[in-house]
Amino acid sequence: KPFPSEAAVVIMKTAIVPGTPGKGGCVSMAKIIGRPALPNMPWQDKPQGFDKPVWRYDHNPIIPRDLIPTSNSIFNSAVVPFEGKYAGVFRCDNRGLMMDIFAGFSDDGINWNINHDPIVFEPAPGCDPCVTRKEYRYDPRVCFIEDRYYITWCNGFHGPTIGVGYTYDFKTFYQLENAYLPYNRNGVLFPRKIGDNFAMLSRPSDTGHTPFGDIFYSESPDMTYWGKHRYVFGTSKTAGWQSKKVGPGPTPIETDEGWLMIYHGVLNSCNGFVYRFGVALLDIDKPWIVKERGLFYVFGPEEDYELTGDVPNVTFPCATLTDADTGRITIYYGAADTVTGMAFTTVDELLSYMRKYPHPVD
Ligand code: BMA
Repeated sequence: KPFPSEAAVVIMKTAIVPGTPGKGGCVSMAKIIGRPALPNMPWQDKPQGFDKPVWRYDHNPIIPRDLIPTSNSIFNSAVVPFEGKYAGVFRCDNRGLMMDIFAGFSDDGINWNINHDPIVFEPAPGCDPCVTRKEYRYDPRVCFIEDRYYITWCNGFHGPTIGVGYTYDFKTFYQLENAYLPYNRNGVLFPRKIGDNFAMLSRPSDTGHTPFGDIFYSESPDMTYWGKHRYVFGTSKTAGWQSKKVGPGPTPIETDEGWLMIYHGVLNSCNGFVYRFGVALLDIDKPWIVKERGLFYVFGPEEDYELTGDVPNVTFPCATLTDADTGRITIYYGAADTVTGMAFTTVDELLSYMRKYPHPVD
């Protein structure tokens, strides 16, 4: 009989699942809420003996810099499940280094067809046509709320601010008012209303390559007027990787323990900024309250395509796919401002690593 037997393999796999010891000493998994099971999403198991909480797809990068004829680089992009397959909004900087966002489609979440022309927005019903005035657009996020896919991005409007639009089909796109006055660079919606309002995390900034950055929370009754601004958390005094600025990454993941938030953190090294990412857990009803935060990053530039490119040493997450049944999370991230990579983790991997190496919360 071959060894290990199938039964033994199952037992070994079960035994190495990390997690919080629950009642009776068994492993309990925080449950993903509000997102469907996605058993066929891109996934690879953690390599044997690998001791970090997030591991790379072994055929990274999944999107090369020149996937479309005019592109210099394709990175910091967002994907969602769509009609049994996948759709996304991609940041493609063209060979003039003009930053814009493009729709793309995939059967498997790995091989992508990206439109060769950027998204054209129509003003949303009731919106003045001036909302669609275009300077530049970058770092999109996509978030399904209620009946449509909302898109937020860094939008040039006499300085960077947060553009907001939506689509039902990734063919026709509608643009709403900018969420804020300049300057702001990362707008990340929550996937459902908090109380009666839409909610967004953002990172206010300045005109340049912002030497600061904290994470704030805002609410809106109608996706037009944003207020009730709250401070979530700022840079770390102790952990260098998140000491220069911090900003929201993908759409927060609702779990039965709180909003699992993947965020980017920046070190100002003597050789420039280094972008890594880590995790925090926010209160479900008052997401500006930080319940827990990680001291260590969970992922950072290590491979050649992350260390070398148009901007070296950048890993910048903008989206996740999740499988609620297994707790699996597939992360899409921009690498070195040049290409797009995919990485894998689970809710339990992230929570247990954060709890093993906790950062103090106020
Ligand atoms: C930030 C944004 C990101 C970029 C990062 C590193 O300020 O512009 O789009 O990935 O810098 O260059």
